[in-house]
Amino acid sequence: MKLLEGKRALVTGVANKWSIATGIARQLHAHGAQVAFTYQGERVKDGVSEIAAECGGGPVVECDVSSNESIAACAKALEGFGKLDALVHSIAFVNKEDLVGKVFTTSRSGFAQAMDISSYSLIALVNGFVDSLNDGSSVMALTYLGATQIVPNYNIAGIAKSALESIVRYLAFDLGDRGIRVNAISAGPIKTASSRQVGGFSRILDVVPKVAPLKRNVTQEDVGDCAVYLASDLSRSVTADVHFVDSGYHAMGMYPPDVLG
Ligand code: 0WD
Repeated sequence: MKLLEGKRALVTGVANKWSIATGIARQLHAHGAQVAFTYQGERVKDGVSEIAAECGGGPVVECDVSSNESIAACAKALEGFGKLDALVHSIAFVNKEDLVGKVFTTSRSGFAQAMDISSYSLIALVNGFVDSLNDGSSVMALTYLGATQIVPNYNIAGIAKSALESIVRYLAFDLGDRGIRVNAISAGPIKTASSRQVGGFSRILDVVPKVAPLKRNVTQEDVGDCAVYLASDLSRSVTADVHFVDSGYHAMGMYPPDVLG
């Protein structure tokens, strides 16, 4: 039996085939879910439509999470798709110049935009889709270790993830009376358009296989399979959690001697 047979999911944050959201959509579809997609801007529309076609041909609707009007229009456009059993938030934005150097040089406007798109957008998305969510459904957001630990150059992105993880907990409380679960997946580093903006990202990718208990980097599919679990009834009692899919890297307090060579 497929875990997500008869379930409907909305996946945000597909920009291209490397996006983590693409891996999530593929795995949700492989486990039987019907998947709808949002995209941000005409630039990525065709690419997202191709991925949607591979994943069962569900609807593809524009949604810019920095605009309440865009979110409302998206929710309206998706009414015909039916009520959702899973809502995936896989979105972040930080100005490139704020992903290198000192946090104290971050501009006020750069901070506000990063928080708006990377953190507040989960609140806005849930508000826009709250009537479209089935009772017992699952909301999930993508986060990173930099939310709680210092990761050089992740800077303001980490601060925004910290807020995002807190938002996950408060939304879990808000929606718990409807049995709706809200969780975060903390993914290990994966090469994508967004992650490549982080200063020294390739070095981060090099370190994980040397240090993490599982001695390897994670893939989009690894994250996608965790999303399947969170979207399924198997995780029916799991909410307000941050679940790591990072080969165990987050648990290391210190590198073994000489591990980095
Ligand atoms: O190592 C990594 N790649 C990790 C990523 C490790 C741990 C967590 N994450 C998180 C990211 O912070 C993000 O929350 O995973 C999520 C997805 O990121 P990604 O898959 O690494 O990156 P990408 O493929 O660039 O998708 C992020 C997308 C945007 O892509 P582009 O490249 O076009 O900026 O976020 C979307 C957009 O599709 N996005 C928006 N969507 C709607 N409205 C907006 C917006 N205003 N801004 C960005």
